Amino acid sequence: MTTEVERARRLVAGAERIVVLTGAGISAESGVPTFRGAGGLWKSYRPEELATPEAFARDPRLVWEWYAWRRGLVANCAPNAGHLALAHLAFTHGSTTLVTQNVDGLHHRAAEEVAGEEDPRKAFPLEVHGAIHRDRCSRCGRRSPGRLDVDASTAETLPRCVECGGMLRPDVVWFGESLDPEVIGASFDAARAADLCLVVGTSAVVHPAASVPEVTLQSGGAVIEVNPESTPLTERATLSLRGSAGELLPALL
Ligand code: BJW
Ligand code: ZN
Repeated sequence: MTTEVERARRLVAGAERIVVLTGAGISAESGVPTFRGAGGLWKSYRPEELATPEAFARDPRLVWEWYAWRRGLVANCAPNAGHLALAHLAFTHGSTTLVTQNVDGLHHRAAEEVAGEEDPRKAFPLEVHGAIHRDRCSRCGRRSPGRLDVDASTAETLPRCVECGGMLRPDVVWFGESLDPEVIGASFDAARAADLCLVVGTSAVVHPAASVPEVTLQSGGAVIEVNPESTPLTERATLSLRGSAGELLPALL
């Protein structure tokens, strides 16, 4: 075991309150593509083309085609050792808050897998960018479970709200849209109270989520980053561990 991992283990063991911020990288080893970098989801599309309300208004069929593909992909993926290690941490460490930018639901599935006799909700994350397996009506806001068999072949076959007939959309947060104030507020509260923030698999460029570790630092807490690449957070982190979440998190936790 490297010295850096040993130092990180000591920080985790000594922490009273832990907040964990995860990003797409934690699901990479489950087979879910990341957004940025080699093989990222944005490779053939710019984010503004697909993950904005303007893109949806312009071409809902294209946006739905992308989300239907991703919904099917995620449904066939399973939580990996990184998700399981974090769920285990949430059950065993007195005060741990998981915050995820991911919409893939894999932290929930890890919590259900690890829970045993415990209430799985103890290890459910705050999902600051929503959930891909849920729909929301773009007219009345009604939420409903998303279907796996969305027919995005034509604009006419796209899913509609059973209440008002409005166009359904994935219940996720696009660029330029506000995050749920309760969810992001609870995330910042946890970051402020934490003496340790563990940041896993995020490029740390999308705000306001990227500010979560900054809040812990400003409150005098420590930050451990787990990522095979350096990010804008690396220089400010107390410790930065280079490697994959699936390998490092079980060793760390
Ligand atoms: C591994 C690994 C392995 C690989 N193990 N690691 C302040 C400053 C500048 C701009 C702004 C600001 N505040 C707000 C903004 C605007 C904007 C923003 O942040 N823009 C920046 C990009 C410049 N933010 C917003 O618009 C947000 N809304 C908002 O602020 O509302 C108020 C407002 C309204 C109007 C105007 C202004 C303000 C909303 C952001 C919504 C983001 N939505 C998305 C899509 C969600 C739905 C979907 O999934 O389709 O969320 S974009 C996408 O990026 C997704 C992700 O959650 C998010 C973050 O990406 P993440 O998770 O970091 O993934 P990657 O791919 O970037 O990185 C993966 C990492 O993993 C890499 O580092 C790898 O090295 C690593 N890795 N394998 C561990 N095995
Ligand atoms: Zn509706």
